Amino acid sequence: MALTLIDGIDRVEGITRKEFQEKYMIPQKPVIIKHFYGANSPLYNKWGFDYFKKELGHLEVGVYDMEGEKRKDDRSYKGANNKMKFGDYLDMVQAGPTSKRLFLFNVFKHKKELHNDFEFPDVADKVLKFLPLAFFGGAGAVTRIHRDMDNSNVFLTELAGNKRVVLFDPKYSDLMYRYPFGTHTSIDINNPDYEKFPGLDKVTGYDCTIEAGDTVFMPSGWWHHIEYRSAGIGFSVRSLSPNISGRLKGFYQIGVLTHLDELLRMLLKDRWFETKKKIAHRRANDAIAAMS
Ligand SMILES: O=C(O)CCC(=O)C(=O)O
Repeated sequence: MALTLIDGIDRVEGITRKEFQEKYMIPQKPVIIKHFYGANSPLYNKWGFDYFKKELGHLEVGVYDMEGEKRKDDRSYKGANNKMKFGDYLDMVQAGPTSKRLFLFNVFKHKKELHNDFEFPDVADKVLKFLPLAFFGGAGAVTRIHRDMDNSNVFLTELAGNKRVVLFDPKYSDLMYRYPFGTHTSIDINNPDYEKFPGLDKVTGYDCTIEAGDTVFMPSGWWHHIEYRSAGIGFSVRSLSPNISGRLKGFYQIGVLTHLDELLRMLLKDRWFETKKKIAHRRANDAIAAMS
C-alpha cells in the first residue's frame, strides 16, 4: 500500500509580501510560486546548461553517486566519490538518465557575478542572501528524504527541467522514524514498509511537480524528498525560521548535535547506530499510542 500523498499545494503568481506572510510564512504552509524572481530575471533567461558549460565547464567537480556506496541512513553524504570536469558532468546528465548528482559545488564561489543576477523579492525576513545554493542532477537522480539541518525556510527554484517534490509536515517527524541527533530517516516513501515502520500509516504528505520557472516554498523543518524527472538545475535561497525557537533549534542542530553525533559514532561505532534506531522506534511507538 502506497503512502498517503495529496496534491494540495497552492500555486500562485505575483504574490505580495502581506499575502505571503499571512497565508504561508506565518502558518508555515508550503506554496509553489511561479516566476518568484520576476519573469524577466536572468535566472530564468540566462542560467541553463549551456551557460554553465560555457562559463564553468572547465572546473573539476566532485560528483556523487549512491550506487555501490554503503548507505548512511542516519546522516548526510558529505563526500563526493567521483571527480570529473563540470562540463562533462553536464553533458552526461543531459545525455540520459543517471543517478549521479552534484551538490556541495559552489557555483557562486567560482563566479561571483551570479549574485547580481537575482534580487530576492521582499516577502520574507532574515533571508540568507549570501548563501544561495545550486543543485544539478540527471533524470532519475534522487535527493533522499531529509529535513534541513539549519531549520531554515527554503525557496527552491527549478531553472531547467522538472522534479517531483514530496513534502511532510515536521509534526510527523516521530511517525517518520527520524533518527535522533540528525535530520534523516530510513523510510522509503515509494515503498513504505509498514511492518517495520507502522507509524507511516498515520502520515500524510504533499506530492507535487515543479517545472522550470517554479519556486517551491518549503517551510522550516519540513521533510523533503526530491526526484529528478529530467536533467535539472535547481537554485535555493533560505531564510531563518520565523520564530526564535526554530532558529535556536537550527543553531543547536548544526553547532552541537551533529558534532556530538560524529563523536558518539566514532566512539561507539555500530552500537551508536543501533541505539539511534531503538530511540527512533520508541518515539514512533509513543506517537502511535498517543493517537489511539
Ligand atoms: O533539488 C535538490 O536536489 C535538493 C534540494 C534540497 O534538498 C534543498 O534545497 O534542501
